[in-house]
Amino acid sequence: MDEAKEIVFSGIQPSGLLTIGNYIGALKSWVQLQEEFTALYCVVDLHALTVRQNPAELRRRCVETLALFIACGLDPKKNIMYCQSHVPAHAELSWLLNCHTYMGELQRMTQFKDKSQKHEDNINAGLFTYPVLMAADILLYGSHLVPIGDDQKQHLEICRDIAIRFNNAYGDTFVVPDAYIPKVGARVMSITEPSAKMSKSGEEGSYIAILDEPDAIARKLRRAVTDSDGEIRFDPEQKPGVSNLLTILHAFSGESIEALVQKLAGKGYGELKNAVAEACIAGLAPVQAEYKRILNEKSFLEEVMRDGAERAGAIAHKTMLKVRKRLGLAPYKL
Ligand code: ATP
Ligand code: LTN
Repeated sequence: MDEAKEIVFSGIQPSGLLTIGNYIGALKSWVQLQEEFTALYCVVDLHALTVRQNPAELRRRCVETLALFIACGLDPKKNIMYCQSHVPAHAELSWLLNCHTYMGELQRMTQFKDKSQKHEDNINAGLFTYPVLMAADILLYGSHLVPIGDDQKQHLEICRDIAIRFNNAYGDTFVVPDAYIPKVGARVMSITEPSAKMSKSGEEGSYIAILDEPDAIARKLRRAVTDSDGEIRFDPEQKPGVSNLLTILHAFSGESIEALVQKLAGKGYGELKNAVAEACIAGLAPVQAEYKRILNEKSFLEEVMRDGAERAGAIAHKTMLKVRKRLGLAPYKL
């Protein structure tokens, strides 16, 4: 690890097919940041367990998610990429931080409220302490910067609060991290319900998966919910559907929103949807091709995962020694 560089950490749950929301809101930043920082990118399978998963599917998705990271442009020579459950220190630190987190803080988390509503039959303790495990992920590595979408802002705030509280109680131990949130695209909305966030565990048709076939992308976008005034204008409050389409078009074409609005002035929503579909299909094609190639390289993927866990584990181990000492846990050797 290059000691001079600051550390970036982020994670994505293997809870379904990654969407263009994950891509625009998170993965694109990850790719940019790998150039300047020492980055750790994690498939957070322990987080995914807060919702009931099919074991065989979860196992498969962990490897597929890692393959998709690489296909999106993450370079295993530049980053540490691994699976969260392969480094037990995440769960261990999570317990220690649980003992420094208040019920009241966790009760305020909007994701907990949303997910409790969605999974009324399974409001488990893990769902409640989800942000503490996320704090452990980040703090284990002395991370300075955490690239995330807008929905994770609140979780980063609580991570900072926990770090500051711990440092004040036991002396400087953790780096207090900052969020890195993209200016445009931090909250890609659902195609069918533009007032809600696009999510990989949403209904089929509400999201575009990074690996969707061109036909499926065009079909989903044709059905995108817009509004009835017929004007192409960027106004997320009044026109969430149209503004969301413009955001997606911007992310895949690289053209500014203003330029796009000018270019599309006077045109119908049908044309806007076609333009978005075209840009999306073209932007995802190289990622999809690379994914298909890499997925066949099983031993390469296994090696990336193993090597990533080993390197991450070594850093985590050092942090754990420090934390255990600070807390007064008995050392192995007296
Ligand atoms: P789930 O539906 O299982 O809760 P998700 O699709 O919301 O999952 P996560 O794995 O929780 O995705 O998120 C991974 C990263 O992608 C996070 O940084 C998150 O902020 C970002 N992200 C997720 N959805 C969007 C979105 N619609 N727009 C922008 N960023 C997003
Ligand atoms: N909770 C995040 C995923 C996540 C994460 C992290 C992101 C778990 N651990 C650490 C950044 C840093 C989500 O997107 N739902």
